[in-house]
Amino acid sequence: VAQETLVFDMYGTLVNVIGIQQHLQQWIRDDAERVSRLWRQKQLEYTFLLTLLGRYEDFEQVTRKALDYALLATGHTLSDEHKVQLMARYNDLEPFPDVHEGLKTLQQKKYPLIVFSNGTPTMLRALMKSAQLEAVMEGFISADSARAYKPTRQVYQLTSTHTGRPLHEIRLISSNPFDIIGAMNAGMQATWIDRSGGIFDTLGEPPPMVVKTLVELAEKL
Ligand code: LAC
Repeated sequence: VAQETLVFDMYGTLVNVIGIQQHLQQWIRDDAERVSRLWRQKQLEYTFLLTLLGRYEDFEQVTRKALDYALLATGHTLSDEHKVQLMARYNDLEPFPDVHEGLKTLQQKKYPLIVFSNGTPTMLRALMKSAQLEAVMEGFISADSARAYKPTRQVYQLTSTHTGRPLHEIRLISSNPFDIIGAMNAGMQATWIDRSGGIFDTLGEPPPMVVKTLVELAEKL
């Protein structure tokens, strides 16, 4: 049997979205983590909402509007210039410490590796470059081609269209429970990378394979 194709969620799985608080701290000293978490939460909520409405705004616009919301809701203000600076930081988020070692081992084991994300092609290209993922990844699949967001089925279908393989031969690796639920719903294999200390969405059971790091994933596969 040929190796499964492994597709990796980007934000929260390969790179640390909440790490953006380090940059926010220069303007919002004591509240940066709360604002970062709300920013992320609202960003995802907007993707769900737009997809349910049958509307599309790209992930950069969604991220920017979610930042506006997070600031409003917490009573902070940032100048447009600072917001632009912060958005630029979104394209050089830090990879988690296990990422390079895990991916290198998976590459040595001859697994095809692809990024699969809500991010726009522009965001993903920049981030893959800054996080030094270009050498191990065969490329990326952006939800932008479907003009819709995870976890709708048509977005997961892109992985099959892109690779020419049936969905059950493709495995999503994601730290985001909603993404795992979406992949399994679409008929893919899924591994949850538990970066949240065991809290999976209580809508259902976690998938059969759960790991803490990509290094552990590389040992298990
Ligand atoms: C992504 C978001 C869901 O990278 O984390 O697709």
